[in-house]
Amino acid sequence: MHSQLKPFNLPDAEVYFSADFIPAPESNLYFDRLMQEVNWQQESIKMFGRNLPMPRLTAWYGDRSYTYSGLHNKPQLWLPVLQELRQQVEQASGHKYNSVLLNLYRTGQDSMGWHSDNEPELGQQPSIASLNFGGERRFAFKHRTRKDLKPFAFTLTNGSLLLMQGPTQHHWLHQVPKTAKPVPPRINLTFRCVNS
Ligand SMILES: O=C(O)CCC(=O)C(=O)O
Repeated sequence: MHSQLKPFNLPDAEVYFSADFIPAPESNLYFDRLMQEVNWQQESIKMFGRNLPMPRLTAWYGDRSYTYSGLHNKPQLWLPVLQELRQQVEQASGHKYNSVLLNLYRTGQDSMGWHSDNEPELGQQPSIASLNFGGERRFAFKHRTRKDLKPFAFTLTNGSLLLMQGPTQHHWLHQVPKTAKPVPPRINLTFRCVNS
């Protein structure tokens, strides 16, 4: 485990965070490269019987296809920029990842609702490494069953790395809520290991 990664004191979870894993100006260069080189897609989700545009752009790269939110993602070949980032994240976490989901939050109105990364192909105790570039956004955790535990929120900064592993996905949901504040665009990458 990388010494920059500090544990969060969350029960039923194993969460580590580094606020400046990739410091500026390098993080800003990565943001620009990802904006330009990633094949960003506007996907839709079915809600209440209607197809609605997802409130963010997405892209999926990796060795395996993957289904989430009812979307079947065909893999695209790793870009050099994604390989570089994967290597840094693998070194820090001590885990291997064969896929990455990218999210582009264009404005404060883009968001991701409460969910956990608990698809069966990720295995029982997945290691999810979440890397952030660009504008700062709040990130919140909510325990699935323990009402005595308050939701826990913090800010994901430019160049930060959040590592969620162990029982975290089993017990906790997470989200990136909308914000009324004007915020710069933000790119998030979640590295995962998808089993066939
Ligand atoms: O943008 C984020 O920080 C959250 C991403 C996320 O929750 C996911 O990809 O499952």
